[in-house]
Amino acid sequence: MDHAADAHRTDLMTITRFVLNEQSKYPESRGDFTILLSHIVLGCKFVCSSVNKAGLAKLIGLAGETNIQGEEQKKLDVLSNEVFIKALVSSGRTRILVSEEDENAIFVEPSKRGRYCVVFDPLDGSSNIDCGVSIGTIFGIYMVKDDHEPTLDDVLQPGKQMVAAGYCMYGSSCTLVLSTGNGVNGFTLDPSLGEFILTHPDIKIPEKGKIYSVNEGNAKNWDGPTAKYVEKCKFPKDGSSAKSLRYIGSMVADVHRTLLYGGTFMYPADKKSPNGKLRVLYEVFPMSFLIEKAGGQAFTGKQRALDLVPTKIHERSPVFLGSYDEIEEIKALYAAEGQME
Ligand code: AFP
Repeated sequence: MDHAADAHRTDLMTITRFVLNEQSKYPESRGDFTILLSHIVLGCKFVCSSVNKAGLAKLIGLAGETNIQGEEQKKLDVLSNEVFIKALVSSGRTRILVSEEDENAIFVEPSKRGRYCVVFDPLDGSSNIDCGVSIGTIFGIYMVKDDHEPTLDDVLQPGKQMVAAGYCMYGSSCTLVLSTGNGVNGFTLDPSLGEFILTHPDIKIPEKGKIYSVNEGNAKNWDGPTAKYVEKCKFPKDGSSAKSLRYIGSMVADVHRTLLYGGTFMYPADKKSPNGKLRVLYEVFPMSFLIEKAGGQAFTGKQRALDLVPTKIHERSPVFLGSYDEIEEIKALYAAEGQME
């Protein structure tokens, strides 16, 4: 995109206009998705504004503390969760919600029900809040096809059944990355307009990458293929340059960089955590969906990540995602150990 020319653009593609354009390609569409998305966007704007004010407003305090007016303070992740749940329920378009913050799924009351199930992590990377590092919201959307009484099976579906996924990163700018199944597009919040504007159209992840991203503190417990891949990144034997390590510890920020610059992001299994750390429904699936739609791959160490069928809403899985060729290498290392399904 030509950023100099952008400074003078008057024809702005807002996220709502973009989704309405997409919707017009499907004559049978009733506009429900556009309404749902506008409620998610509202949640993102609210959280963005709260994150920006966090230091000033002392929102960072522990949940349960009281502020100067004697009101109970809410931690940012608790506040974000409430905001998203209220926005999603009031959209009238949701049926089941699964949030990282809530042990149980929320079944929306019949009078407010719609056709969509939303799985989300309202504020991922919250251990980074206090030091001002980028954090984000991650979401995935499933559609329920008929009007049956909702059950957990409506959300315990493989990630490839999602109809849309995205994340919003609260960083030096507020960026919302979305795929409705057809490519991946990035929108940046213009604070003066209060609108997300298309700034990263049709994102494609580079086929190869010069960066690997993993918590190397866990290296002593890694399995063979992970250890071999990282060794190769650091000491390549084919004459290529060593890769750079970048790890923020905030999945949204690490995946955003991987999407734009290429490379790999990994949260592998290890001896202490055989299923890794990241949650299937609202971390692994939405990010894998976006990476695949941008031309990359996502793999669990055994299979394509989006083929997993979760059996519990807070299930975890190892994940390797990123540039197509890099993930091919990781798959070959697992295949060589006979670990692929
Ligand atoms: P927090 O929300 O507890 O900060 O966890 C963030 C996260 O789920 C994900 O965003 C990171 O990629 C990952 O954990 C980092 O985990 P490690 O600290 O174990 O590397």
